[in-house]
Amino acid sequence: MDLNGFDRPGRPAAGDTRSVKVMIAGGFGTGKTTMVRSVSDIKPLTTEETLTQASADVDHLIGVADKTETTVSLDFGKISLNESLVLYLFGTPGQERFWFLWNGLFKGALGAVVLVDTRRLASSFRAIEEMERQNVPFVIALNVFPDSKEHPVEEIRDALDISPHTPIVACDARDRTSSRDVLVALIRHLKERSAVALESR
Ligand SMILES: Nc1nc2c(ncn2[C@@H]2O[C@H](COP(=O)(O)OP(=O)(O)OP(=O)(O)O)[C@@H](O)[C@H]2O)c(=O)[nH]1
Ligand SMILES: [Mg+2]
Repeated sequence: MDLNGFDRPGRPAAGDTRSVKVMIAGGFGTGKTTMVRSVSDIKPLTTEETLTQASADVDHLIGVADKTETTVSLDFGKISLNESLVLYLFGTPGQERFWFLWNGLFKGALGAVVLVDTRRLASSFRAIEEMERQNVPFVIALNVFPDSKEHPVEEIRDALDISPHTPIVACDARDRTSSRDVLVALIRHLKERSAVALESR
């Protein structure tokens, strides 16, 4: 698959490497840090702190009871999708009390992955709203947990209230190939949007 040239017409010159900033967003405990860790070519930078009993009333652990750490600032990783396309990955914090950081974090982002845990759909509503508000194109990645029920994609689309053009893909955030496939789906989506925008000029 040709992943080059999605943000301008024509192919890049030989040796021309393009760097793209991509956000990994989603609700609390949906697997953002796990995805950045699994897919990054470099040792990722993470800013996790231990969830303590003191924060139990604030950090809603329903459905993620085994969770011991949470991102307080950001996750950072990097992946070369091919010789000419490098993605810089910025994982957002999932908890509302750290969301004041989001504005700055999104600057210059070309697209985003919004991770969704189908057992707790509502936890990702705010992340989707934020993508729409900041006009960042995104794909939805359903991170499948062992006790996740299978739902028809259109049911999920309705429940999340997202456009028919927004891709929804299933993944296992712990698996590098699966996480990479999500990023490929995002790049493909960005290319399609850019082709449509060029046609309508
Ligand atoms: N079974 C299963 N567990 C997962 C998967 N992805 C993440 N986990 C586990 O789910 C928990 C939450 O993952 P994190 O990657 O910390 O989630 P996060 O979205 O970064 O969380 P915050 O930064 O606190 O919002 C961890 O204990 C992971 O090991 C998955 O695909 N399957
Ligand atoms: Mg995290």
